[in-house]
Amino acid sequence: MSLLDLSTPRSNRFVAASPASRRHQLSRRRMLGGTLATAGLAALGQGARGVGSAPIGHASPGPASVGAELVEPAVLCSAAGRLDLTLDAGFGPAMMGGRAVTTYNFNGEVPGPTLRLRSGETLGVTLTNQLDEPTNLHTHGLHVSPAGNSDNVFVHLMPGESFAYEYAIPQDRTSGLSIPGFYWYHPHLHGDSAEQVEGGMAGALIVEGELDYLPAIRDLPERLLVLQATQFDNGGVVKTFPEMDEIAIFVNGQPQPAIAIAPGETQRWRILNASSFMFVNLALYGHQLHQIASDVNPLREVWSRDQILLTPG
Ligand SMILES: [Cu+2]
Repeated sequence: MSLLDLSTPRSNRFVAASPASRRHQLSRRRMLGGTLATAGLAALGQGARGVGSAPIGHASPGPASVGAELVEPAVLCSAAGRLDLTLDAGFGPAMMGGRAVTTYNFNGEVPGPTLRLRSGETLGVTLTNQLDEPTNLHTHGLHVSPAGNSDNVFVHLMPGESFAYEYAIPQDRTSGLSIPGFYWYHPHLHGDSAEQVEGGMAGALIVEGELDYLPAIRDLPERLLVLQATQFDNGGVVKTFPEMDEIAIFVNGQPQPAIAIAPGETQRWRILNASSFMFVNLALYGHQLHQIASDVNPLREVWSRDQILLTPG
């Protein structure tokens, strides 16, 4: 098999692999991934399992999980047309790739839970600000109202405050827009969002749609890769944005996780660049990547290429 090469200015690599729990049961073979902030891809495995060797800074969280099997964030699925959850925005102890760190987080996890619903459903998020600074929530790319308690980035939650966001996700046919797709959520408070996002406050948001139900796609093993870039001091405390001097890349909070893929297998990968400054050039040594979506939008045809540039979200 192969390595997924995350070429940043410092050229890091990691190896990826793992089973995922999801609404759909995964059976077959293949792999897909995406770009820009998000990409959907398919990758063809040829066996073997690579091991990453990356110049991850010594100041990153310990390499306890380097090369470990990829673990995906918890998945919260809608039921009866709604998905309701609470997100606690905090700065403090958090689990990141199985290791305790001190950083910005949602519900004590980095990245936050994956939210999974369908067009026409409603997402309700009660955000509580346990930070000592203001924050808020943005659903990146969702075609929803930007006003009131929907995707209103002018809402500012002061420390200790809670706010009930509600996002009515339109049916794609009525809007004419490409609603189903791969989105994400993160704080979007002018002046503070970079630090909070780089510190770990981000999560994936999947709106299922036609593409996901195509026979050639729906049965593929699906993996979610949330790429984040940040830096920790020797005590595992995140460095704030201006102090970072040697960033490390994490996939679902893990440094260089491994993703198993059998010879000839195809998997679908949803890849999110949940960073505000990191450009990632994705490549799988000895393989082409087959891109089927880009920044939410399904492509008209499959783009097969050696590498895919994923720009900061
Ligand atoms: Cu955004």
